[in-house]
Amino acid sequence: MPRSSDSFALFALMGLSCLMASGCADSKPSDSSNNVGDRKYTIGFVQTGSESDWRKAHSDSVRQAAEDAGYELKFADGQGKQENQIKALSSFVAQRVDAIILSPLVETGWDNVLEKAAQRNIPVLILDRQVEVEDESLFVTYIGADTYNEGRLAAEWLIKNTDGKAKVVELQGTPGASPTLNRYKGFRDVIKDHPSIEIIASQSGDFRLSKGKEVMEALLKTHGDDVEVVYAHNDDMAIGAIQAIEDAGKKPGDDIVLVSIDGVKAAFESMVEGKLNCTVECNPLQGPMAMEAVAKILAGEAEDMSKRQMIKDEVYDRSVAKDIIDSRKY
Ligand code: GYE
Repeated sequence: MPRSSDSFALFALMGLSCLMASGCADSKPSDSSNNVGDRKYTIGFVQTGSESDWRKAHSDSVRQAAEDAGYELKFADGQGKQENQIKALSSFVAQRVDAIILSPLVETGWDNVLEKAAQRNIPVLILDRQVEVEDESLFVTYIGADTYNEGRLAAEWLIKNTDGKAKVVELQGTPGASPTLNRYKGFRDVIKDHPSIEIIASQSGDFRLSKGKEVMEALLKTHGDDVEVVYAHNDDMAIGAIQAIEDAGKKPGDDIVLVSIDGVKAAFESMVEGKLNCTVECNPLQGPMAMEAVAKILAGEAEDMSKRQMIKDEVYDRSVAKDIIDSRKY
């Protein structure tokens, strides 16, 4: 497997040889606005869709940061389908954009299309969710949250707040997505030493409020009073579950404890109302970091860029929600 530094060196070399060759279409010495003369750099951004509040904040952050950096951003909405994302990526390659940012819906199945980008020497930055590819030199860097750690943090909070004893139903995110796989595993790696924390059911709610509600309704019908805790892979599904719990005549936050991930405004509102017990933050404001990395890549300065750049998360529960809700930016 080629080392990551090889690809950085390759991009740097390409930049250099283009600068030296007169009339090279790709010659772009950077100026303070990150562009060359009156030509703007064009960045293709392939987004997963708009499944959650987190995702909306993420899209806005990328759009704003691209505008601030003076780039032209072409935005492709995958609408929750990998095939749409692959088509969009291929089309950005055909258009010869200067760089591509990909937030991949699922972890696998990217090798071929990333190969196409590499053949045209178009650098790819993976943002938010991870990819699993045979050849890691197919992308320059990954920037996003440590979603495995988020799963661990949710479990640690739960153990502390239930004295290590609870029957849990899990609402998983989109099947095959890296945060789903990581939040599933991180949670289990912590509870495995606590045999009285028992996962009695686990189903996908696709990171969507409506699906979270629907799945929760079914789980309450099957498991009734056995359900003591909901662990939701994102806030939107937890909020859907809260509605289902209320419809079933129970008190969310008291009769059933809910812990979720993201830390969006609506989760803080639910905590202030006492209906959600805890949210583990996952910061969606990734645009500025992404554009900073893109600028370095385009300037041929990415040789020592780390392959994985993880954003740190905090845990918030009902006890602090009121004090900090006004300071939340998303
Ligand atoms: O938690 C969820 C979203 O990929 C980390 O995707 C992200 C997740 C986030 O739709 O709300």
